[in-house]
Amino acid sequence: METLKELKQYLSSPRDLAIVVHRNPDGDAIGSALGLFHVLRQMGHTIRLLAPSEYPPVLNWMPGVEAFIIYDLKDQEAKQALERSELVFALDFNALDRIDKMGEYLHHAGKKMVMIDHHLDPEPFADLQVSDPTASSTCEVLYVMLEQMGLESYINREVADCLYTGILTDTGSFSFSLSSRLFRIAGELLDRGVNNNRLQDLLFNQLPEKHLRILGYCLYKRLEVLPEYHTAIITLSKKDYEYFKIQRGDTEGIVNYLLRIEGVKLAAFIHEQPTITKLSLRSKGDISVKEMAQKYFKGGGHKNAAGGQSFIGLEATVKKFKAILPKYKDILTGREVVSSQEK
Ligand SMILES: [Mn+2]
Repeated sequence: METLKELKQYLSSPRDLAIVVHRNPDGDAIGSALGLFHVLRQMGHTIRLLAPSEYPPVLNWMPGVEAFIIYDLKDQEAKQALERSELVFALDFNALDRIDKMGEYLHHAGKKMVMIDHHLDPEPFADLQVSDPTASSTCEVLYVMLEQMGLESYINREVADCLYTGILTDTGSFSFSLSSRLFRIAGELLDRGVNNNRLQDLLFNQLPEKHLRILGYCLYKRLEVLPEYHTAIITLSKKDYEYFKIQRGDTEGIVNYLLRIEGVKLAAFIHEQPTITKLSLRSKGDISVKEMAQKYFKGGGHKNAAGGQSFIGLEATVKKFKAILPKYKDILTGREVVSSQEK
């Protein structure tokens, strides 16, 4: 199966299908998976939804989300679900290692696979690869794919809610990765019944009080601005984690506040876990935090949003981060970068 036409032909009789999303699935992964799920279900297929790890509770309202089998919680059930499926849709990831053990299984099982994704440099693991790195989200890619297959009549209000969710979360509520095509699609989703205010409220105005208190503490007590490098840093220690009883997700998004400071182009949120120290990096414009994360902190990501880690403790990690800044001084201060002699 190499074309959408062949996929459409294949889907013209009832099939046993699986949809798999990446570890720590976000609104785009869950939204695109559920959007596709509701389309395929209307067509009469049997579909199993799988994720390596749990989805965030803020997505609990999404129609059908309770059907997800979480590999971390029910590995046997997940394996059986994959075994029973004739074809597997891989949504919102570009490499099999993003789905851990399920990736190993699929690699060896030789199942038919269809990738629907928007990440750069997709690995060729799927029989049919529907990948568009210029798209804002997998939900956008899926919408275009459904149109191309002539399946847009299945995009009811439920499907539209799911796709709009992925677009909202992957564009920061229409702040970045925008295009006229995306606005056209968003408009059509509104025409199919999406209530923008309702979804924005469900997704972004449901924070636990604790999140805002931690954010307040970070901004008031833990923020350091380095004006000469246009850089801002927030650090959190193991003690802070204990004091606030911080759990995964509680500090999500804090790093983004740093880029709202006048003049700041590089942001680092550096936090100490029991065994490792993690860095979340964000940047504006041409400053590549992906490169920084890869080169110095065993990490990776995107040009303007990346993550890394170190095993030398919080203080030493902060020191190391600050020591790297002079290497980026030209680009951080906006002076033209003169190509260096040493290579
Ligand atoms: Mn995505």
